[in-house]
Amino acid sequence: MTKFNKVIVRKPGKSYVEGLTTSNIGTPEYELLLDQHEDYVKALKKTGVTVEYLESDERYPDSTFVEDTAVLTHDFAIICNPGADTRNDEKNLIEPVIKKDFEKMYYIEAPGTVDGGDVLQADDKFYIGISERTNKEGARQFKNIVESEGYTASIVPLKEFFHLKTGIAYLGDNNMLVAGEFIDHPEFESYNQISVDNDEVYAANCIRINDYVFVPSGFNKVIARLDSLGYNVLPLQMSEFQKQDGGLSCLSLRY
Ligand code: CIR
Repeated sequence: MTKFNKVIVRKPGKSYVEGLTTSNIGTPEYELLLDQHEDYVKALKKTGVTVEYLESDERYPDSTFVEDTAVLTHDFAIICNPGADTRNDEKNLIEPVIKKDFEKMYYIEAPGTVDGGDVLQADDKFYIGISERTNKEGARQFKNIVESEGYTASIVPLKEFFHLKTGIAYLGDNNMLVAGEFIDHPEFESYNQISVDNDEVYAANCIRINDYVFVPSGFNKVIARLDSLGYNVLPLQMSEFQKQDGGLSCLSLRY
């Protein structure tokens, strides 16, 4: 499993409540949102990474979901071309931040679109979801880039999930947490699949960072399962992010 040294996050702005969402579980409460974001940053620090904390930008309500703007490895960065109009310029906000740390930069170009939430890395393999945000051309460009860097890549058209990583997480050691349409999906059959029940589907978006696995709190079956597999589980309150369709992976760029 990749060792992460650094993580980029962005503080949510007050305009967060005006961001995109398909959920109808209420309007986010800003103070609680900030508390949850702070706890997330504290948890990151516990894993031993250095956190680059970016200030909020009120022009972009969804910009706390930095994951969608780029995909980073230790050797190169890919600046995405986010598929939602209101979010597309977020790539220009993040680009100079990333450029400081990377010599080798790649860019997804229009008409290709890719949201980082549609990209899953499992060791030397990348999976790229085709979704409402990531189109075939974007996925093709992404695949070519990572293959030129010695990785393999598969394109996975989504049926129901919002982003690829809404329903799947790689935990290292060949263990793949899978929900919904990804359970018994042929693309993931070579992994040890840990299935998530439909009533806990939100918890399929976990992240492994070094010795810890972050899991949204309250999803007790997933928490107990990961615990029994020997993972160091770190539950985090995510209610205010869930209201805007965001999960644990969306809140950071890890490398
Ligand atoms: C959006 O619709 O773009 C945001 N409200 C949520 C983005 C979540 N990002 C992710 O799953 N990687």
